[in-house]
Amino acid sequence: MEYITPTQAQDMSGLRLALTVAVPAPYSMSARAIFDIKHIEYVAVTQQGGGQNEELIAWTGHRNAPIAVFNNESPRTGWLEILNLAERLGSGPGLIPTDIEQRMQMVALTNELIGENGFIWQMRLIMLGLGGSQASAAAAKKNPMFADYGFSEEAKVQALLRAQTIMAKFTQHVSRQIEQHSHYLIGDSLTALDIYWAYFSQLLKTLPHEQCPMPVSLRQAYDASGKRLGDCPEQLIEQRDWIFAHHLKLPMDF
Ligand SMILES: N[C@@H](CCC(=O)N[C@@H](CS)C(=O)NCC(=O)O)C(=O)O
Repeated sequence: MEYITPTQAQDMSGLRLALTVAVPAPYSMSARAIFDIKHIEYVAVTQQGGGQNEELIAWTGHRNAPIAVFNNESPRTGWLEILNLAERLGSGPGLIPTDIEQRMQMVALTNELIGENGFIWQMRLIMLGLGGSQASAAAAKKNPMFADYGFSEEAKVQALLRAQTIMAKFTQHVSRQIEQHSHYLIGDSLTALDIYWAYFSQLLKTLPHEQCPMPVSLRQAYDASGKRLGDCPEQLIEQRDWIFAHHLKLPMDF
């Protein structure tokens, strides 16, 4: 994957997508997959995970990833606004259901999984705190993620409970889909939720190195935070494996 700097991207037109480099970051990977599936061309722009990203802030007003900037429109950072942009610019089957009940279900479930304060935000707090309080305090001096995502020792404790509550609900939902003989998380065709879950599920169970190479330290952090949650229900992993096999590209490149 080729990247340009934010400063290079700033004066270009078309779609520019700021992505976390050098790791299979689920927010970035899933945003990319959505644009790819919708046949939309974009230029990848560097975001350094845990970095200050001054150039990116100067251009977009945001430090983290993903950020989608289309022509001279405002930068989009939330998963739903990025998804809506892809639906607007792209072609092929929609990734947001047309049926209103299914659409409401998809948006609500995705928000619980990856929206602000959702499952992944809680897992991230757990991950940031894996080294213990002294290590977190030292890391927070250098890594802006601790402040940006609201890390504290107390938040870390709350995070486990919140993550478990959301996971229990999500597991219930997946079991219902299986009872209805669907491989998909909503109805019986691919939606953005399947794509998000495929990438974000790595926080519960990483894909093998051949399918998704990643720095050893990241794999250990994913595995360790997943273990805090307890045993991962097998059906969640079978579902994501099926989505990768039928709709997404492996091995991941980034
Ligand atoms: N703005 C996104 C969330 C983006 C997000 O959480 N990005 C994280 C993914 S771990 C990130 O960029 N982390 C690296 C960093 O903060 O430097 C949304 O609301 O959907």
